[in-house]
Order: sequence, then C-alpha cells, then structure tokens
Amino acid sequence: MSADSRIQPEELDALIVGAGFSGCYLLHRLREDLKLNVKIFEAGSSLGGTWHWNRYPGARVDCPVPGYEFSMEDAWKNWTWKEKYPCWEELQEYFAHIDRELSLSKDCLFNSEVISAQFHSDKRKWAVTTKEGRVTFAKYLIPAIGFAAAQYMPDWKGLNSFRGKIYHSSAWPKDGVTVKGRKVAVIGTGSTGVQIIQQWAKEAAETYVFQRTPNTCLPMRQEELDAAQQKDRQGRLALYANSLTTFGGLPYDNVPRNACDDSTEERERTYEKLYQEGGLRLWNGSYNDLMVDPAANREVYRFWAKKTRARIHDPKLQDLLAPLEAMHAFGAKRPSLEQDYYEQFNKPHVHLIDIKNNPILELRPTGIITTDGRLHEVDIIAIATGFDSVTGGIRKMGIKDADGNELSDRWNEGIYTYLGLMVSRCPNMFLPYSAHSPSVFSNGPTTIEIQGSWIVEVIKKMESEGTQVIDVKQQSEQAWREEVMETANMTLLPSTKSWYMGSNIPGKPVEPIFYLGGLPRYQKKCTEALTSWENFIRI
Ligand code: N01
Repeated sequence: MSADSRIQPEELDALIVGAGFSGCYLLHRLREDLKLNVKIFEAGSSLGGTWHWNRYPGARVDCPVPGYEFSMEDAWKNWTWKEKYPCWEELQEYFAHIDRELSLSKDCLFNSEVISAQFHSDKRKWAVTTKEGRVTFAKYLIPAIGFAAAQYMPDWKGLNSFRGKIYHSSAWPKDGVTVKGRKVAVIGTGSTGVQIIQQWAKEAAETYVFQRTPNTCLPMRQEELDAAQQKDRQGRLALYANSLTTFGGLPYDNVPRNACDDSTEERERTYEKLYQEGGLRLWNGSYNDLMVDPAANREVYRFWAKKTRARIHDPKLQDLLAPLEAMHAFGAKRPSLEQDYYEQFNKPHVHLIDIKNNPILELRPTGIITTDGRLHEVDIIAIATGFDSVTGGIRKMGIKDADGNELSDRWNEGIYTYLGLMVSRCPNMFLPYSAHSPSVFSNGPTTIEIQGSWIVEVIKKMESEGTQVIDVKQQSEQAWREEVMETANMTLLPSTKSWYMGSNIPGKPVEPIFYLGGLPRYQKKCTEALTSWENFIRI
C-alpha cells in the first residue's frame, strides 16, 4: 500500500486537469463567481499548459497580442507585452504575472499527472487518480488538457539505437539544447519544425531538414509593441468586444466578399495587402470562400508560391519548398508564421532532404538513413512530428464514463460531443478547448472565455435549481456531430491529410475534429442551449 492510498481521499467541488489558459480561467471563475472548492492538477511544474511544455527554440504564438490574453482587467491592467507575437519565454512570464494577480498556484497541484477518472453514479462524483496514487473525488470534472497533450512519435526502426541526443518538441529540456558547432536534424516541417529550423540553422554547424510536405509559411512581420498604447483602456475593451464578432475571435475578419466578386487585379491587390500586413491574414483574413472554392484557393496558393519562390535562390529548392502547384488545399494544413525561414535554405550548411520521395528508412547510432541508402550523420535530432490531437490526451487521462467504458474506446469509431463541451454518460464533465469546438480555428483565449463562461453558467444554473447531475441527451450529441461534419464537409479541409482530420495518426478515425462554423455562430448555439435547457438530462 502506498503512503498516499492510506490518506482519506480529498473531496472537491470541481477538479480541473491542466493549468493552461482554460484551466487557469476556470479556476479563477469558479472560485470567484461560484465560491466553489476547486483545484487544478497539472502534470507540469508550473502554469502555462502548452506554453509550459513547448519551449523548443523559436516557439512563439501565431495569434497577435494583446488579443491573445485574458480579457479580465485584473489580468491585463499591470501587464505590458513586448512583441506582437510573443515567444514562449514571454508567455511563461505572462502566466507568472496572472498567477501573481489572480493567486492561481495556491490551488494547483503541480507534477501531478491524472491517469484515470471515472464517474461513480452512486456517489454522483468523479474519482480521479494521479500517477502517484492520489485519489480525489469531485462533483465536477474539467479536463482542460487542450488539443496537444499527447505527442506523436513515429516508430522508426532503430529509434532507440541513435547514440546522439533526440528530443520531441513537446518535451524540450528545461535548460535548452546547445547546437553551436554541432550537426543537427529536424524531422517535420509543421509549425513546430519551421520554428526550430529557423533558429537552429543560425546556430548549428550543419542543419538537415527532413521534409515530407512543404509548409505554406506566411511572413510574421513581427513588431515591438508600444507600452503607452497598451494603457488605452477603451481600446482594449473595444478589441475584446470586436473579437467576439469575428469568425476566428481575432481582431480582424475575412474580406466580406467571395474572390469571384472582385476582378483579377482587385484580387491581386487584396492578396498583396494581406501578405504585407503579415501574420495569418492571407489565410484567415482572406476572401470568404478561400476554404470553400477550389479555384479561389488555387489562386491564393499561386500568389503565395510566387512570393515565396522569389526568396529562394536554388530552383530545385524552390520546387521543393514552394512548388508551382499546391500539394494540398492552401490552409487545409495550418500555415506557419516565419521570419526568415526561407532564407535559411540559401545557406550552404542547410540541407533539405525530401522524404516524400526518399523516405526515412531507419535511425542508426550515428544518424538517419533514407531509402536511397544515404546516411545523414548528425549529433542531435529534433522530432517535430506533432500530436495525436485531442483523443490522444483523452486516452492518456483514462476517462471512464458512468457505465465504466473508456471514453477513448467509445471514440474509436468517431468523436461524439455536445457543443464540444459535454459527452453523454460522462455527467458533470466539461471539456474546454477540445474536439467539436472552434478551438484551433480561433483565437485561444477568446474561445476559452466563451466556453469557460458557459461552463460557469451551467453550473450556476444547476446549483440554483438543486440539480446534482447533468448529462446530455444522445440525440443532442448526434445532432451536434452532424452539424460539425456538415460544416466541415462544405470546406476543402477534408480533402487533405492533416491533424485537423486525424489523418496524421495511423489508425485514427479520419473525420473533421473541430467545428468550422465560426465563433459567433458557436457562441449563439451555446447561449441557446443554456436558455432552452432541453438538451440535458438533469437529476
Ligand atoms: O505538428 P504538425 P506541429 N515521418 O502535425 C511531419 C500548433 N503549433 O507540432 O505534413 C516524417 O502540424 C509532417 O509531415 P506531413 C499549430 O496549431 C502552433 O508542427 O504529414 N515526417 C509535418 O511536417 C500546429 O498546426 C505553433 O507530410 C512526419 C510534421 O511532421 C499544431 O500545433 C507552433 C512523420 C508535423 O506537423 C501542430 O504543429 C507549433 C513521419 N512519420 C505548433 N509524421 C505556433 O506558431 C509526421 N511528419 C503558435
């Protein structure tokens, strides 16, 4: 018997798993508004969630601040951002700041990984167990684990035989990795790979980039931010109010027309303007039909390819990094933001290995061998192969429903949720920033505040009417799944293999994981659900 198992289990009103944006927001709101006894269990050693774990070189956010922050005045009135797209270090400082302002850590149990959670119908509570054997009962369970709680590591032959250092981007050593004078490899060219490559190519002696699919990176156009401007209270409030009206919860929206409504010259001017403004605008601030009409999509891609190819000297590299014709619908894989990514490939010590046509065969003690038989000798490898998004994290948490069934098993044939916030037979459980919500297609904190407020209102309503247990009707869950599928199937997203579709993980069901109806429509649906109250079973 472990020491912990002899201790009487703690009883809480609400247990939150994960201390990222969602967990911090809900801890604050449930304590302040409802005076609940709440704790966060966090596997890491500090607040931050994704910004605690993703501390690989060059990691920074691709949504601009000050929009990417909490809107509570206590959180921003004494805080000043330095850069428009902050790096992970600045984001960790931000979390330390909100901790000081909102006293969050006192109710967090760090280094505590939840490995199982089961609803006990007799007790009407969740029993939650950590890796160390601590058992806690809570009336409400809030897995606030985001979409990227489970890394994806391909099972290359010889993985364990490599004698150098090998790191997955999502579990980067706290003290960093020194690459000066070393030979390094980066496998994967999604948002993570691009950021690492852009940094390491400036420091390492030789950089080998293993690319399967070229990224469609957009210029970040980083800016230093003016401290005085950030003191404009009315401006800040207007920014938050505006963000609630836009498709992606961002300070800007789409061009309010379809591409075909403009002439060729007008479209070219629009693309140029969006490209010069920088950030993700050419993607999520473009014409309304960019992700719907293949012709509009192709045109934006060609515009992007023309701009990008002009920055790359070698024609062979132009074709590999920015082919004339798109390899998939533009934006169906998330475009990354870059600062001088493409210029790195003009350097003689940066080598692009095309693993689409010449895949990785295996790892050897001294490097990576490709199918052409060539051994690429390196000292350090960064694995930037992404995540088993959403469902991987749910599986790791071992959530069992009221009937004892593993939620991840139930989702083997497809994900079912109501509003991306509740799951049938998982009573009193709420899932912020998860599947079937606009999460990854919107500004994180804006979505989290909408979802978090909804959770607070549901609990408030339950407590005021004396409801002990809330569940969702299966037909409501079915209807929401259909809405998620129909909305996504109107877009070009399903035409492409990506983590948005689950198709990056062998064996995972291929289906749209997130809601593509936009934030205003999503918020309306959430409000209607709360008002009508008819999609729930209450005891
Ligand atoms: O992961 P990804 P990520 N052999 O899945 C390749 C957020 N994020 O960590 O495209 C060889 O996008 C794979 O190739 P392919 C953001 O939402 C944000 O980069 O499948 N290669 C791809 O190139 C982002 O979208 C920021 O052909 C393999 C790469 O690995 C999400 O997190 C920064 C392979 C995986 O790309 C995930 O990004 C970082 C294999 N077996 C992350 N398997 C910001 O800037 C996969 N690949 C805010």
